[in-house]
Amino acid sequence: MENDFLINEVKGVLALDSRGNPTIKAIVKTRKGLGIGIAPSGASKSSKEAIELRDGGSKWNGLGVNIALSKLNGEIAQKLINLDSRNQSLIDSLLIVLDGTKNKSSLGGNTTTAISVAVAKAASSTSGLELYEYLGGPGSRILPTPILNIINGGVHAGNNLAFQEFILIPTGAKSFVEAMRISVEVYKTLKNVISEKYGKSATNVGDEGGYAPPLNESREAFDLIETAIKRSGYDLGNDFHLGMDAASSEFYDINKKLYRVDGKEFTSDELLDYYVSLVKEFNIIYLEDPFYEEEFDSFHNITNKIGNKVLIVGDDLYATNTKYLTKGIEMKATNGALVKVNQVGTLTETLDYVRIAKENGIIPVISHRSGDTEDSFIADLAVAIGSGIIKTGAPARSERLSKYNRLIEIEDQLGPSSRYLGIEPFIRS
Ligand code: 2PG
Ligand code: MG
Repeated sequence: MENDFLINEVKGVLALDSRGNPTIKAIVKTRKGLGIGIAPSGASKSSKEAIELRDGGSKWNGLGVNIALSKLNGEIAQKLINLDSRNQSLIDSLLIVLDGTKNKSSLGGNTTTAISVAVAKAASSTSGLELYEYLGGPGSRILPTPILNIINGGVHAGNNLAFQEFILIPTGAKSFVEAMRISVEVYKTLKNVISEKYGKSATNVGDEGGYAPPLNESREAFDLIETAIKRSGYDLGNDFHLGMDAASSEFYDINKKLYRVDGKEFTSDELLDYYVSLVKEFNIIYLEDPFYEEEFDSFHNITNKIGNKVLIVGDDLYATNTKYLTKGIEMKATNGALVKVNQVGTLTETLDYVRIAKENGIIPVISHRSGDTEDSFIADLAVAIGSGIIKTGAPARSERLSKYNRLIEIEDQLGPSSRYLGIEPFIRS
């Protein structure tokens, strides 16, 4: 009997991400199925991430992907034809071997990410199962709590905010769709609040769809969000909590060993105290990358101090790599770990990372990239691993909404069996 899951076509095509930069779309076909994976791309990247293969030169400002596409359409396609698309770990191992480097720099992490995701989708489509069911099994019914970056700073915006993301968390909602409704209400009100205070031109948005007003201090950003929550008729600390991604490697002065934030210079200890005061003042329950990506000790100190109340999440610290996560576990550095498939470059390595995190009581948080696309893969991935939290930007721009819209659809499919955990994933016992 013919095996419907055998891969019979692999093709790479150019696509553009939400910043207009070239990226890779991988198309994988079986006899009865089709999978398309598009690689996203970060701006505040960790030095530990898989390397994107780019052409250099002047076309596309050096960011072309012709070399990557020719590898995908050549050696990768040849290797994958006639393999069973369900054999994700074998296929991902073949990619790793074919690449032969430690950081995917030969094939490119952009190439391997697109193909790895496309293979999973092709197998799922052949099976007739929904992607989250195919990846996570029939018990996959937890809708993640969205954490929405509604004020953008850092390298994602043209303002002076050092911290990258000011995050709204609809902890009090009863369902995913309700979480989106109340978040959108606050997001819309926030536009008015900003406009009244800073004028209409301050309501333009940054890379992740959050507003990017000309602020200089973090407190101003949190104040604006708090005002918007109240004015929308909601209660901070009950309906909503707040969070932030400091992305602090971007404002760390490695020579001086100081962080430049909000017009001052901070040592690690001083910055820790600053975080603690912000956490208290603004009901913050999520804090990502508070310190430079090599400062495991400082991560440990803050987790030790406020980890019972706040999810301390490693992003650039771990780069979705089990090697760094294992170090973090040994050092008790964090209680949360960001998950971005393209940081490591294959789905299998990502799932290993998630498993190790979970086994050690670390909450995996599924995340988009600041340069993203219409590919909604991470929505299904979040439900499949029951991660409980997804970070995928403001409720604006279709590269963000493709994920939210897919989650609304999944909740609808699951009907009464779906579960929305709200604040639960953030609470430490
Ligand atoms: C982050 C991400 C996504 P980037 O730091 O968490 O929000 O940003 O994709 O630019 O690395
Ligand atoms: Mg981050």
